[in-house]
Amino acid sequence: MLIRKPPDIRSYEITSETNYVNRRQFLRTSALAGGSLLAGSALSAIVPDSPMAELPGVIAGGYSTTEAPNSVEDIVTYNNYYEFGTGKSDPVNNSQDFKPRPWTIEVAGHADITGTFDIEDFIKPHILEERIYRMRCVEAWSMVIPWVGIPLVDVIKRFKPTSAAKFVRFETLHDPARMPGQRRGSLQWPYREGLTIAEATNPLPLLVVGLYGHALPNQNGAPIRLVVPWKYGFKGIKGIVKMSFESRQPVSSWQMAASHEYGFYANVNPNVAHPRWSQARERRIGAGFFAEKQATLMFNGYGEQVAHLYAGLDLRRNF
Ligand SMILES: Nc1nc2c(c(=O)[nH]1)N[C@H]1C(S)=C(S)[C@@H](COP(=O)(O)O)O[C@H]1N2
Ligand SMILES: [Mo]
Repeated sequence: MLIRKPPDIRSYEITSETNYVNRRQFLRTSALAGGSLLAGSALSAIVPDSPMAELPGVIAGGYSTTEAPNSVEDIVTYNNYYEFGTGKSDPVNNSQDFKPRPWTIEVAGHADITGTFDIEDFIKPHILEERIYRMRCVEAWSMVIPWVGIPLVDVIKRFKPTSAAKFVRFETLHDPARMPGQRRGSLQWPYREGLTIAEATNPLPLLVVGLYGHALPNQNGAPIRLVVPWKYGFKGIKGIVKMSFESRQPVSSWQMAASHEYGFYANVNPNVAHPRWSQARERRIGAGFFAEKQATLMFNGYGEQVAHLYAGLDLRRNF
């Protein structure tokens, strides 16, 4: 299912040559996938419910990179989503029967407005934006992804956090019957993540409901996930059911698993190695087997927008 198209909003319009090419590629890949490429109900893997599940009323947002986006195939078949298994192709293979509707999001904690909201009502007040962001996984691979979503800052403003709200905490659905990976202890469930309120109200973080102009595939975190482009990919929590305003720093699932390897901040930083590997370079998925790794950029290239958030903070200790 997707966000219904109100009759008074015009369809997603192609805003640039790149998007036009990408859209054709999307449709081609969808068709191809429907034939043979992916296991199971492959077309719905990419476009849930219908090949026309384009999101309505999407505008071109700011902050997009001019780098070439990855192919749809890369983006929807090479994933991390431990709720559906720990292998890179487990999410696409194991999430096709998952139904991301009905879906509610609970808003809790230090805010004037709290409660449980249907996903449609949660998203409805906002305009959907396309933003083409780099994504850098802590495992030293990267992609460029044309997301569709709503700026987290706008959502936060709507719920009016009080002055006691210093952090925002997120939780993924916990339902082992629907998420087979949760029957194993690869992480402590539910998956949880958090940001400082200053980070969360920076213009960059996006609550994502789609990619390439279409509803978000299950394996990418349907129906709604977070994307924080200057941080390692694991901060981008998928399948969000809860958002709460906290006075104390939340502990993320990856900190719970290995706090000496995965910190709360998890800012992309080529100068601070993971205990088991360097973070200086990254492998761009889809660049080809013989392609050279490319240099990783401080804050994944988003320093102009976010470096001020960390003025005076020792990034070696606060990794
Ligand atoms: N709930 C949940 N969210 C998650 C993960 C996960 O295992 N569970 N993996 C994270 C990691 S490590 C990365 S790199 C990104 C991958 O997003 P993508 O598969 O859409 O590229 O999702 C993040 N969000
Ligand atoms: Mo990751």
